[in-house]
Amino acid sequence: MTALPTRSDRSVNVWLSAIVVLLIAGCDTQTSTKPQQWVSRDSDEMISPGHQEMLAMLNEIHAWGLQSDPFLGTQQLNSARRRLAELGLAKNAAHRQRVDAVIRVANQELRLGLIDKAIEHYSEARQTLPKIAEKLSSEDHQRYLFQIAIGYLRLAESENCVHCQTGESCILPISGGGLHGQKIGSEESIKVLEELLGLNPDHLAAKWLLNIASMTLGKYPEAVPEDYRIDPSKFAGEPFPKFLNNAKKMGIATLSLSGGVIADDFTGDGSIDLVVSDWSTNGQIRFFVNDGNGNFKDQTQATGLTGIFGGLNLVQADYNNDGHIDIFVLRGAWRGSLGRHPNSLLRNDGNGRFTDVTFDVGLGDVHYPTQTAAWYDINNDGHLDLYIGNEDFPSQLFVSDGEGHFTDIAKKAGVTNDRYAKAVSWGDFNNDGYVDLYVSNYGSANRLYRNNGDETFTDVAGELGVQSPLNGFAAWFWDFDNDGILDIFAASYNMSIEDVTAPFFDLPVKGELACLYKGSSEGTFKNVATEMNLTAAVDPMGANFGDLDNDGYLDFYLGTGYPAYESLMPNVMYHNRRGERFADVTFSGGFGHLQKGHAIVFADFRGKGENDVFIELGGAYPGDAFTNAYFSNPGFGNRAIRIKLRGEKSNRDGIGAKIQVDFSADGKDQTIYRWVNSGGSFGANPLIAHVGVGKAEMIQQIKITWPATGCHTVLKNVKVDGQLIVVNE
Ligand SMILES: [Ca+2]
Ligand SMILES: [Ca+2]
Ligand SMILES: [Ca+2]
Ligand SMILES: [Ca+2]
Repeated sequence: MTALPTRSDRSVNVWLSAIVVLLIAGCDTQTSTKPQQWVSRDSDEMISPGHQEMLAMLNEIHAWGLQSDPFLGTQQLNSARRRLAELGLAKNAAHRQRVDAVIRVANQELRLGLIDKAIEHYSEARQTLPKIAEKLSSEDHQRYLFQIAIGYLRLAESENCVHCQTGESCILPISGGGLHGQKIGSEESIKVLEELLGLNPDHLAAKWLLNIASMTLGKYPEAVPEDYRIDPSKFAGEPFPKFLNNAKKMGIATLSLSGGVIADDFTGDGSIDLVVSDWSTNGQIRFFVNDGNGNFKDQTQATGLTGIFGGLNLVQADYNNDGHIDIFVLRGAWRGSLGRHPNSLLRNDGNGRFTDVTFDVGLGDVHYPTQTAAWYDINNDGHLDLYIGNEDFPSQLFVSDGEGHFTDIAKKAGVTNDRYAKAVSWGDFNNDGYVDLYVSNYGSANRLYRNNGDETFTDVAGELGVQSPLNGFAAWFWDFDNDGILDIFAASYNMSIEDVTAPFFDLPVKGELACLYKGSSEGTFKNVATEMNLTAAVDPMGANFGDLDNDGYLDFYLGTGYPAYESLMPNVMYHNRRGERFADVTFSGGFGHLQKGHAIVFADFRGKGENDVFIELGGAYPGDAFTNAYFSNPGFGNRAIRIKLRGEKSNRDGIGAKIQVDFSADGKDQTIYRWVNSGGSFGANPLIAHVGVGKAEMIQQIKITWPATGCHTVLKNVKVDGQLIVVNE
């Protein structure tokens, strides 16, 4: 594979010329050198050299990726095709070798979305298999049949769900508008799965997919042989009102691979806009402006974001405290040393435009593969700092100098982690006024870095017993039980389709489960996942939390899956039953989407005091694009207040502020706590505290603790009607 150019090899000249310009400009003299120039973006706007440099680098990465990207490139297909061609020439090549080579080609074609070619090859293999069945081991025979069945199933998804989807497509249990009109894919898949189950009646994944494929034809449960049938009661779940997927109606049903999402008010008109990324090396970041009623308009081109490609995850912050929320894009995830792609800081210029300032502010000197970062003010100087969790490379802690420039102090601070970071989250767990950092690592122990208050940190995860799960992915600080003390949710990502589906067949789950660490006022933690009913096998990547029903308790949604096409597992929603347990409302609430779930947001897009849920769907491979889903809140008859902070000594949006809301509802005095931040680790909620207060019409007191100073602002007797209130420091 070709090595990707790094910033250090390719941009020395750019930097040298920039230095020359600065020196000369300082002396107010003309220069005869030829530095990078601002160029015209359109008739009335110029593009900065830093923005141009990013566009050039992203183009270069795409050119490299076309062939060499391990998830997106053609290299593996080309070598599989060469192998097949060589066998074609060898007259004595055995059928068996040929079947193997044909299936390898088909798998690669499926990965790249060349579905017709893949189906031709799978059907060739299917016809040849009976001739060689006796010579094959049962394992190989099963593996081939499984891959052929997956090919047909993907054909079914492609013809019915990807290209002519309805809001019900792919939502388990599949019914109504989710039924397939083009039946060939599912029909053929069912035949092959039944043949496979004839060889191995215990093949869990085949049994699961047989039930799903039958559902798509409206033939579940009757037509599924009893030995393989899932009891329909497994798809009931606990009662919950149904949310409908209205993405198409909202104007945001765009087709993309896996990616990130931010919901926040980028235009400053009070309604929540959407920014969505696609991790393809030519996946265009998209900017949707909300008209205030949840109708979105794609304004990507007008914002100057054209050519800003890629990014598995996004996170927002007003890094320069100018009142305009900026965007940070994370790139290179899962690609190891091939993923040393630059991240992007996209400055919101406040005039409807964004400028890539990564290289100008010191965030682009070295590149490491990453998909997780979080902004907080680690030293209480009122300027947001940024921690980036990298994958098997040193993680970075960029401290702001308050003048728009960042310096990586991770080494001195003791937070390089040097593990495969998949989630980072800030929270002051010991309530000493300095924010602490949880880092979830895939394949090794998680970290809890306690902030020592002097820009150094100490990992206390072992001492406090919060190192698990060892296959970490999504993780965050939150207060799930409203006792005013931060807790930690830490998911595990080690399940196969067999593990996830085992409970549907009343089989035990083998993999490692998520942890829910309840915090105490002494700064210790206890894992209460089992008591809280978090015992299901789930494979979450994207994940976020928010209050679905305005009862004041935070619910959460997990976007699940892994790159392989067989990973058709429902995304999972948990409803928080007043901090006493979590109820799985995946199926009753209409959230069991089968496509691979990445970034998630909970946001009040319609300004009605109710959270809707948006999930970025689509897989890692070019053949696995899917349209994103928008689940509209049906309404629960409860009230909420939304609180937007305006920091003065603290950072502008009050990231890190603690908000305490006291009210009476249902004849009881209640207190709800929120910390201002973007929520979970994959998907960024608005930097607005959304506080559900049940039936309460009046809040007795709102108490805000500002992050930089620890000072309080107190509001008394606030009427509740779903409104947004702005509180100045
Ligand atoms: Ca800004
Ligand atoms: Ca700071
Ligand atoms: Ca602390
Ligand atoms: Ca708590």
